[in-house]
Formats: sequence, C-alpha cells, structure tokens
Amino acid sequence: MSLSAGLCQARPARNPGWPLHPAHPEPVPWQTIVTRITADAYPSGLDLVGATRLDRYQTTAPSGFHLPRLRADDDLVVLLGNTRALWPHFVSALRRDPERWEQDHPFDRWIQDHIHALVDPLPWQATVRFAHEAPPHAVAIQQLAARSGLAHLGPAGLSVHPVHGPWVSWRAAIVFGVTGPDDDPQAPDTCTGCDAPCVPALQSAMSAAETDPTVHDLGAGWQQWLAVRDACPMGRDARFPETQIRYHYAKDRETLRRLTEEAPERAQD
Ligand code: B12
Ligand code: SF4
Repeated sequence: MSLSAGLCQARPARNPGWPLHPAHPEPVPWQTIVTRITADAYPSGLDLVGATRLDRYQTTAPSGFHLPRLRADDDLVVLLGNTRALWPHFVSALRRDPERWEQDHPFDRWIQDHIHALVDPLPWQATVRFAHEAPPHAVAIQQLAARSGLAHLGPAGLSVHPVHGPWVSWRAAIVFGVTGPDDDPQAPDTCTGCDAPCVPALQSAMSAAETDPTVHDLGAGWQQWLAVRDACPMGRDARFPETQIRYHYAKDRETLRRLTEEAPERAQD
C-alpha cells in the first residue's frame, strides 16, 4: 500500500503555508505563546497541546515533511491535537451551519476554519500546516507528537498517549517566529513490556485490504483498521464516540447528517 496513494486524496488547506502575520515588534518567550494557545484551544476541544523546536522536528522527519522556517532553525513549533473532547464541538458547528455536512470533507474543512479562528487573531508571525495536508505541505505529525513529548509512536504506527492511549488525533503544526523550548521532552514509552496485540491486528487489516486505502476512504475493511486501535489496552475509557468512529473510519455521512438533527445531548454519542 503506497503512501502517495493515501496522501493524494488529502485536501489542500485554505492557507498555503505563508506567514499569517508580520513579525510582532516585541520578541516574546515561547511560553507566552503556548499558554495563550492552550487557554484558547482547550475549551474548543483541542485539548492536546505540545511544543518543540523546529530543528528537533526537522532532524526526525524525512525531508519531504519539513516545516517552513520563519526566523531561525530554533523557531517554536506548536502541535494541536484532540481526544474525544473535540467531537461535540464539530457536531455543534454542523448544527449551526448545516451546509457544512454537504462539503466534500466536512471535518477537515471545519478543522481548518476552527484552527485559523484560533491562530489568525494572534499577534505573532505564524504558519499553519494541517495533519490532513498533502505534499508539499505534509507533516509527519506523529513524529512531531513524539518530539513534543505528547505521545510515543507504537509498533502499529499509532501514537500512544500515556492517558488516552491511541484514542488521540493530531490536527495541526504551527510554526512561530520566536525561539522554541530548550528542553527536549521524551514521550513516555507505553509499549515496552506490552505483548503488542496491535501488531497482529495491523497485519490483519493490511492483508484484508483489497485495494489501497486512502486517507479519506479505508474501504470495506474499516472495522479491521478499527480493531488495531481497539487491540491496545491503553486508554480504553478514551475510545471515541460511536458516531465519530463511523464518520472517521466508514465515512458514514448519513449518520453525520442525522446527528445534526438530533437533540443536543446526543452530540456526545
Ligand atoms: C497517509 C496516512 C495513512 C495511510 C498510511 C499509508 C502508509 N503506508 O503510511 C492510511 C490511509 C493507510 C492510513 C490509515 C489510518 N490512519 Co492514517 N494517516 C496518514 C497521514 C495523513 C500521513 C502519514 C505519514 O505519511 N506520515 C509521515 C511519515 C514520514 O511518518 P512515519 O512515522 O514514517 O509513518 C507513520 C504513519 O504512516 C503511520 N501510519 C498511519 N496509518 C498507517 C497505516 C499503515 C498500513 C502503516 C504501515 C502505517 C500507518 O505509521 C507510521 C509510523 O510508524 C497521517 C497524518 C500525518 N500528517 O501524519 C494520518 C494518521 C497517521 N492516521 C491516523 C489514523 C487514526 C488512521 C486510521 C486509524 C484511520 C482513521 N483515519 O481514523 C487508519 C489505520 C492506522 C493504523 N495504523 O491502524 C492518525 C493516527 C492517530 C494516532 N493516534 O496516531 C493520523 C496521525 C491522522 C490524525 N489526524 O491524527 N493513514
Ligand atoms: S498494544 Fe501495546 S505495543 Fe501496541 S500500541 Fe498499545 S501499548 Fe503499544
């Protein structure tokens, strides 16, 4: 199964990767930016925030996945991700604006709008790259998560968070033209000592795939891909809501449409 087959399906982002703002006149410590973004992002469902330096990421990621340098090699890179906390915010956005569900990739489109609404008003020079972007703007976002100390990269190709296990998603990398952190945090290795039931599950999913899956369509074998995540003993309480699973794995848009018509409390399902 080829990587390019998956990536060619990804949608381009609205922002093609240029700095969003002129340089802020006063240099600020990176902690100021991370604190501000965390305060804005967390209540909007983007409840995982990490930070590292551009040079640390670039030495890990293959060259085709490098992020743009804004000021210097030690620029700050902020990673935004989420647990199941994000889904109700997406459902609310669909209810407010029902035309969204008719778009080609409603979730990716909403994520772009949602993150730009957080980043665009900030007074610092910044560039956003989304996890769903295709080359030449693709990001090795799991490697960024590991370099930020947020989640270990497990043997089935899934990031494993120490609390939420594989039930996390990464949404965007934001480069800021200020010096990033000196420290180089290590994500806790959740996999050493585990019998790795995710590995045979991944092998089953790969051999069951009749055609190359793409980022936007895992095909008829989507339940086998789901079984890879379900095999992991970490973070079982953090499993995504059923409707979120049906949308991300089976691309079940009808479920999505029905959800937007149901009572608000069902948004958590
Ligand atoms: C292309 C892609 C795929 C392709 C993989 C093709 C391939 N041979 O690598 C396909 C379509 C098969 C796929 C499937 C899935 N993906 Co995917 N995918 C991506 C994407 C867009 C790019 C991966 C990449 O090129 N990384 C860059 C390279 C340089 O990194 P790498 O470390 O060398 O490669 C890693 C990834 O390829 C990863 N991986 C992810 N899926 C798969 C599937 C296979 C078969 C293999 C071998 C590896 C793999 O494992 C590698 C690390 O060991 C990322 C988002 C991103 N920007 O990173 C999401 C991403 C990795 N996928 C994700 C998910 C959740 C899935 C699915 C569960 C379906 C879904 N969309 O919900 C399935 C099953 C994954 C599994 N391992 O069980 C999440 C993972 C979250 C997490 N906890 O880690 C990501 C990070 C997207 C996100 N927004 O969070 N995916
Ligand atoms: S099943 Fe075990 S080895 Fe696999 S990702 Fe989960 S903790 Fe790591």
